Amino acid sequence: MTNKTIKKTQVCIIGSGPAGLLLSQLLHNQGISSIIIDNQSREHIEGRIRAGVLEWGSVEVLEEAGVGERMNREGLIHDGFELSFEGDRHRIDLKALTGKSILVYGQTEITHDLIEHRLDQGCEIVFAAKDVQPFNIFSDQPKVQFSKNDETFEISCNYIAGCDGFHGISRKSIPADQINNFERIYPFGWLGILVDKPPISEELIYLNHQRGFALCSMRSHTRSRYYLQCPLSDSIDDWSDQQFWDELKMRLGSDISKNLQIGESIEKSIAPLRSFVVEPMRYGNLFLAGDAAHIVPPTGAKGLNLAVSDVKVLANALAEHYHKSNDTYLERYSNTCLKRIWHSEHFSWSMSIMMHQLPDFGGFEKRMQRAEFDYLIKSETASKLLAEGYVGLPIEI
Ligand code: FAS
Ligand code: PHB
Repeated sequence: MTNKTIKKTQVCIIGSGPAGLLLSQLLHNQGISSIIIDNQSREHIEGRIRAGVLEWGSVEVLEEAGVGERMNREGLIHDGFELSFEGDRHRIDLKALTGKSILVYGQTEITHDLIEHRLDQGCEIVFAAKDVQPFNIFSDQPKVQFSKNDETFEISCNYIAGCDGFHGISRKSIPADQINNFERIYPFGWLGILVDKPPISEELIYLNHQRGFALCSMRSHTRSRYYLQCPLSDSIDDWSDQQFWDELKMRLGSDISKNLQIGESIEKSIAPLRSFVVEPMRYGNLFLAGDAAHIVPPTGAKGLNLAVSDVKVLANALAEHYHKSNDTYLERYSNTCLKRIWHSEHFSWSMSIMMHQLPDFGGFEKRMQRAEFDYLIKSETASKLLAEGYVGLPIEI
């Protein structure tokens, strides 16, 4: 019988990504204890390049959590972004259409700020844990077991928060007959490159070209992020930096690409595109949040923002439980989040369909894409609808 070290906490959080870390911070601010377990090292977690756009609602939650100082100092406020369709350009004036802006600040930086803040406040984050396994999720004393340095640990808690992403153990621990999956896999991926060169434009540019989608984004005034739609069968070995820049220039056209500054990539990766939602998001005393419960194609810049809104709702519900013995918010957690999630799924799906080259699209479908784009130019109402989707709905708790 191997020795087991028992630990106790109120909420055991599986996953030290933005969802898990922010949940732990919001709970801490409410005097609720948590332990975070991740199966990757701190370096690996802080080295991942993912999202870059924050809805203003997410900015406010991060400020409220007490991790907004560097974000507000280094983040870039954008009042709009551009759509380009076969060379025709149209700016979506977010500020004028919705009164709201977005903030460009890398997920990598948010994760770094949150880990630093959590550790400074004495939170226990177990990195590089092995064989993480939740169990007894339907009992009032769920547990999470894991091993580290050949020692076995068991965390006993009141609730487990599954914030371990799409490939995590939490959702997999739920009996298949109690799960409803909704999924759409897109027949292409995004090849992303990060380069220490000034961005091509002040604001983001989303572009549909007959050779495929492209996105011009940034992390700062000196670091840029570019994406190209690519076949799912591609690997990054198929793409030298030079091939990437040549293809990007072709899709951008001479008018936009004249400002392009190229250089050696500091990161290059391919991400598959998927829409995915699991219902419900609660099983006994296991609550799923973030990518563990839903995935959106990145075209709508919603992934990280949905993770933030989920944990905002969950932290509030747990505080109502612990401070007022009021479980109505915990009972409503799944439905409250799913309303917002399905709106973001629809927005991300429609942006993806309008702005990508879909292999099974014939002449009629391509005319539909064009008509949707032309209507955006003609109709302020249509632009307002897209702008509202992009800045995000208010977070209902
Ligand atoms: P995360 O995946 O960020 O974190 C989950 C954590 O759980 C990880 O640290 C992982 O190591 C840990 N974990 C996994 N399995 C575990 C286990 N068995 N035991 C313990 N820990 C475990 N969104 C955009 O808006 N724009 C983008 O450009 C963009 N690019 C993306 C690129 C990629 C490759 C991916 C995967 C996502 C991208 N997203 C993007 C979406 C992204 O931002 C996610 O929505 C966001 O990371 C979700 O945060 P979390 O739910 O915390 O999940
Ligand atoms: C990014 O900067 O990584 C980014 C921005 C907007 C998106 C997707 C990714 O829609």
